[in-house]
Amino acid sequence: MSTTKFPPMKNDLILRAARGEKVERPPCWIMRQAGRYLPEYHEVKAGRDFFETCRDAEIASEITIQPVVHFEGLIDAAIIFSDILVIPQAMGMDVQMIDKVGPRFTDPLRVPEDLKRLNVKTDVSKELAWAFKAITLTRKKLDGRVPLLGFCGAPWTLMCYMIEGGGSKIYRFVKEWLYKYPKESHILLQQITDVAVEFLALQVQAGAQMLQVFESWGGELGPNEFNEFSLPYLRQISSKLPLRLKELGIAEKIPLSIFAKGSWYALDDLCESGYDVVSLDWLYLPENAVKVSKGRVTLQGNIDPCTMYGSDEIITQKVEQMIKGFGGGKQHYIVNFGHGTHPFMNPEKIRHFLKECHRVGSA
Ligand code: 1CP
Repeated sequence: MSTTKFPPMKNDLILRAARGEKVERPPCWIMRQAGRYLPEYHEVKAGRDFFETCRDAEIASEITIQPVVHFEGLIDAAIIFSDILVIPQAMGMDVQMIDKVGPRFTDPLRVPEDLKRLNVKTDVSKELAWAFKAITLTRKKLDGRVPLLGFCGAPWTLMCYMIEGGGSKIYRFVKEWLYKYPKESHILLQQITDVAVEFLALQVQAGAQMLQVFESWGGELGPNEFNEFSLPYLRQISSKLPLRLKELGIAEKIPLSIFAKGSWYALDDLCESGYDVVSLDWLYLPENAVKVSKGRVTLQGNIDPCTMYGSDEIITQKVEQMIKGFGGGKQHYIVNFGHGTHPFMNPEKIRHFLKECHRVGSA
């Protein structure tokens, strides 16, 4: 499938910023920008099951585009409406999304024997065909307004869910694997990595123009454990993906972003790991992150999402701090939150935030 069959781009700001080019202002998007804080999301979802919504290309594409329409002219990227847990599903695990609770795995992996239940030879093109259909349709419907981002969960973060069976506070079961069954942990991480590379490549083939890998639970690992159980797999993803894309006949360089939440100690290594963009949570002082990154990557982030519960004046002040901290935003910078939106957020506060990012970032 060639990208030439899609409408021409009217706004490619984020692609230019991700490639390290100088830009007129920093591009803006927000993790979880499509979702429960938008009233139109509830209208379209209409009480339907979350994964059913993702699998319906028409609905998923509509929800993906909602923030682009809602904040017209203020958002510079759309991210496909889906979830990181579709990889465990493709590998044969049953995952339900329980309203107001979160994801629940019917049968989490608890002992190495359980690895036998996984579908090792996952046919990604078949198992996740619905995801590619949704991406292609969304790219067409976007009509070049903004680039479309694809994504996947990072191997360690997905391993957490597959073993814990859902969200966790103490990561007891998955850490038991790391410290009791390190060999089998690596087998599982490798299996997830292989599926992730294929999934990302096929998302590009379907029309995704930039990709983000979510290592949301990176911060649960200490530096040594991060170096053993996360970083090598993140590096495999960034090195194998271009090779797979080449095999698929895609020569274009696709910007790749990594969000390793809580892994502040890893910033220097992440700048050398084959990613174009490193996305930061709010625990970094922007000035320090800039010093460490030394222009090797584009930094993305990193306002505390909870700032949106503050007054407009405080939001303005924090936007100024953030953009100045990242050097003014005209190179090597993409505006984002330090983590996702919350369902309770007021979209008008987010609009104020975006407007202020445009104002300060254009100055
Ligand atoms: O605009 C968008 O970003 C929408 C697409 C999207 C993405 C990129 C969704 C929709 N989920 C994700 C990624 C995702 N899913 C991550 C990585 C980003 C992050 O750290 O937040 C993670 C950890 C998940 C797992 C997940 N899915 C959780 C967290 C559970 C926990 O451990 O506490 C939850 C609650 C979900 C469900 C989900 N995914 C997406 C939405 C809109 C929702 C809420 C579902 C609903 O409508 O009730």
